[in-house]
Amino acid sequence: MSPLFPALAARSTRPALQFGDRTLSHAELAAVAGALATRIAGAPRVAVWATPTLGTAVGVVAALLAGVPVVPVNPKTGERELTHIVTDSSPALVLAERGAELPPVLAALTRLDTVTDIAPDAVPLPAEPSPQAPALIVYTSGTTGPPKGVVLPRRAVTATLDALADAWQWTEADVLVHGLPLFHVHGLILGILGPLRRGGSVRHLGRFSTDGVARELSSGATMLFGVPTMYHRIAEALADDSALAKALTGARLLVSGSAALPVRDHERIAAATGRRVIERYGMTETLMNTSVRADGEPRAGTVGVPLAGVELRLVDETGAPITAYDSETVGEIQLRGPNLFTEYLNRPDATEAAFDDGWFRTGDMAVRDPDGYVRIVGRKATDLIKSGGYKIGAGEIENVLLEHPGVREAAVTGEPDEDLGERIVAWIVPAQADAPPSAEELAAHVGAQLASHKRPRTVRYLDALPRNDMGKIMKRALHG
Ligand code: MCA
Ligand code: AMP
Repeated sequence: MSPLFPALAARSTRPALQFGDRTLSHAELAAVAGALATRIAGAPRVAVWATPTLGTAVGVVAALLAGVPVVPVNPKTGERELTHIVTDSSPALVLAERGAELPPVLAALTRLDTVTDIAPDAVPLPAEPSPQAPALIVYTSGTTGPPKGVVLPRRAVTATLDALADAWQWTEADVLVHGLPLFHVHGLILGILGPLRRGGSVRHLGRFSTDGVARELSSGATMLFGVPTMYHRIAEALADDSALAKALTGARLLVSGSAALPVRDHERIAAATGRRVIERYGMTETLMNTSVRADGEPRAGTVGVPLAGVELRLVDETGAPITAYDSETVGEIQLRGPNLFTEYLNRPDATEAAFDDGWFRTGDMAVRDPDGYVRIVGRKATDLIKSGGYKIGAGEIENVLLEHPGVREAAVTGEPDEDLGERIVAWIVPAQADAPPSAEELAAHVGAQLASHKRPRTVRYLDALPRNDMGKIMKRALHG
């Protein structure tokens, strides 16, 4: 079986990971992660406390080497969501950086520190597990209910990373820079495992900043990955930052994904740098599906063409495939391919409902240009919000808001936001009209239970929510 990380197996001395002033070559990573892998081998699953640190990358690689499925955990997740994730995925161990303080639900598990000092005696790496074996379980929000664990097999990871290498001419010579979180597909699988699989390297910023991007791209980094909010902040900064403009001009590839990059930001970046950002389209359940190719025509407002091995179809509301490539006929994107997940953990009902005759229903609505470029035009579910590139289910936030004693009724919507794409808005009918809970209090209440990015940014107070004759809340009637 060919290894997931050939450069680790070959003990390449080229740089692999850089977080601040801490770096590891592929050979050093093989030594530290290999040593940790022997300690976790045989565990059914491990949780990784996914701070944006070198230890997180080492922990995830160790688990993958050991063939133990990894559950990356957002360190800013509130109590209820964390309890759900831990109960649902029942990890045997938790890996965390030395000194990191864990909340009680994780502190109750056996803990191993993700030591990053190089082991004196490099151990042989374990045998490569089967391509069908689960590699990661990544939690993702639905419209209602708690997040579902998406089980991603090793073959999905290799298929997606190799298809991206083909589309982007991504090689061991590339040095990636990004500041994405390490508990989602974008930052972890593409942004850390991608460079490791290629035998190249990644420099992680710890936290995204335009200064960090400029610094790394002007000192050897070749590629940038980011969500549209990051490119928006770059577009805003470019007007007064000639060093940033120069750094971007010198990059080999600027890639945006996780949500749509507005054409205006595309154009502002192109005008200031002469470079075109390319977009790729992915989903936790499917990893990457389409991309503008490095050797293709960059076209703002499109997510490019299907990646190698990915079958993509559009279906109309009757479920019939659309054959038109006319930039007009809208259908739901459905997918097949080796990049897909195997199941939602412990949710056979949800897994079954997600497929239509073997095709995965994405819920994303799109048209196709005559030459096959895909344009995403919307989403089927109004109760899914994309804010800062995070997918957020309205129902989960509503349930938490309704538990606040000062709230009688609650509805959550996404409103357009220049920076975040969409911003979470809570519509509240207070229990006592003369003493409504403050916006700060409600945001803190949500943040204590759910991930911090699920906090409402705006709260609007109403006397009653608009409802139809059946009593269902009419969210479309809610706008600011
Ligand atoms: C946020 N803050 C708040 C509130 N909301 N404070 C009070 N009330 C609120 N309602 C806080 C934040 O927690 C943060 O605090 C501070 O305000 C602002 O921090 P900033 O750095 O500006 O961050 P942000 O505005 O919260 O976030 C922007 C971001 C972030 C950095 C772009 O959204 C981000 O990292 N997005 C990446 C998402 C991602 O990786 N998605 C991939 C999944 P503090 O400093 O204390 O935190 S999608 C995927 O994987 C698929 C497969 C795909 O296609 O890629
Ligand atoms: P998640 O479930 O968090 O992995 O988010 C997946 C969703 O993000 C997709 O179903 C799309 O709605 C959206 N998405 C990802 N990449 C893009 C993109 N380049 N353009 C528009 N939407 C995107």
